Formats: sequence, C-alpha cells, structure tokens
Amino acid sequence: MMPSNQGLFPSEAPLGERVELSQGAVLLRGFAASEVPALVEAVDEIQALAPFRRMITPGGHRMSVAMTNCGEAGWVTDRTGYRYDSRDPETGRPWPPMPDLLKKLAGRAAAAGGFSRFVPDVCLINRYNPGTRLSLHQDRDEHDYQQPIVSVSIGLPAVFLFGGGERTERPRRIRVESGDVAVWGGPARLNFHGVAPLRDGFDPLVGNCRINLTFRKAL
Ligand code: MD3
Ligand code: FE
Repeated sequence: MMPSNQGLFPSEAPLGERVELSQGAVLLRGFAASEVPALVEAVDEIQALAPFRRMITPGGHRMSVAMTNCGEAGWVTDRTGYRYDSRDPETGRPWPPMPDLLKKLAGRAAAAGGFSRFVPDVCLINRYNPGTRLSLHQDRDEHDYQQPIVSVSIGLPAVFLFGGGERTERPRRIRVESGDVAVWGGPARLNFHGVAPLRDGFDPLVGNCRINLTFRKAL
C-alpha cells in the first residue's frame, strides 16, 4: 500500500510533499520555501515600477485584490473587459521584465508537477489584505489552455477554493502557506477556483498580507 495522507490538510503534510488535488492539479508543499525572501525582494522592485492597484471589473466593481504584473504582458481589467496588455495602463509603460529567478522557479515547479518545458511570459502578482477574497472563476484569457498555470503563495496562509468544471460544483477548501506552489493543467486547467477571505495575521517578511504569483504562458 502507498502511504497516504488521508485526513490531513495539505498544510499538515510534511514539507516537500506533493499533494494531488485532482488529475492535472498538484500542490507542491514548501517547493519555494527557501526562495521566499528573494521573491519578496523581487516583488518589491516590481511594485516600485508598477504599483499594486485595485482594478475595475467589466461589471463596474472594484476588485478587493490589488494587482500588478511583470513579464511581456500583464493581466488587466477595466470597464471594457479582461485582457493581457503589453503596457501598464496606469503608467503607459511596458510592465517590468520577469526576473530570471521567477521564470526559473516557475519552470522547475511546472516540471515537478508533470509539465516539462513551461516558459511563462506573464506573472500576475496578487496582493490580499485581511478580508480580501477572490470569487470563484475560471482562467480563460490565455491563448493556449494546453499550458499549465503555476501559483506561488507568499506571506499569510490562505484557503484555495478548488472547484470542478461547473460553477455549481461545491469547491474543496485547500489551505496554502508561504512557499507552497500549485500547478494546474491538463484536465484541471479550466476548473473553477477562488480564494476565501484572508484571515488577519502577521508574516515576518510581508506583514499582514498574502502575495500570490501566478505564472502563465498567456500570449
Ligand atoms: C485551479 N489567483 O489570479 S491561483 C488568479 O491565490 C488566481 O491569487 C489565485 O486564481 C490567488 O486567477 C491563485 C489558483 C488557481 C489558478 C488557476 C487555476 C487555481 C486554479 C486553474 C485551474 C484550476
Ligand atoms: Fe484564477
């Protein structure tokens, strides 16, 4: 019999564990733990050039998540819709380049998750303050759904809502912590997902927030 971690939340599994969430979706617990300080420094440099901002949805609501991007394009939303844009609409300048450290981490994580040769061109950076949530959605703005998505959690812990192919499917709740990396692709690529409202807390590196890096080959 294979050893199983049944009954354990992913956060209670040993560091370095690989938790299969569904076919094509895997949580690599602690995969980026040793790199978190360097990632925080990189985010700091990016946000100095492209500040976090809360964007407006096509429906006219201001998102509670604050976002910025690095890479060849960035994910943006405004009254006209969602899109990847090569320029930051706030500054009119191209987004800061994706640091090599980030690109390489994403490639290694994708490979560990079963997707070889992943080369992201976009990194969306989400910042959650206490109470901030991301409601259930699909990621559908990318050209090629054969490409996986890699997500790196930094700072305060959060609860991923991991649903199925239909919005009506009740999502599973998966606790993620700083340094955890998730890889979503194949049959899980279009699953509904979100983030439950962030609980208050204090992280020694980023304070009272959570930062999530989402790597995509979007263009
Ligand atoms: C499940 N961000 O930016 S990725 C997003 O914590 C987004 O900020 C989450 O969802 C965050 O669009 C982390 C979680 C995620 C991403 C893509 C998925 C889960 C997924 C694709 C398919 C299934
Ligand atoms: Fe998403």
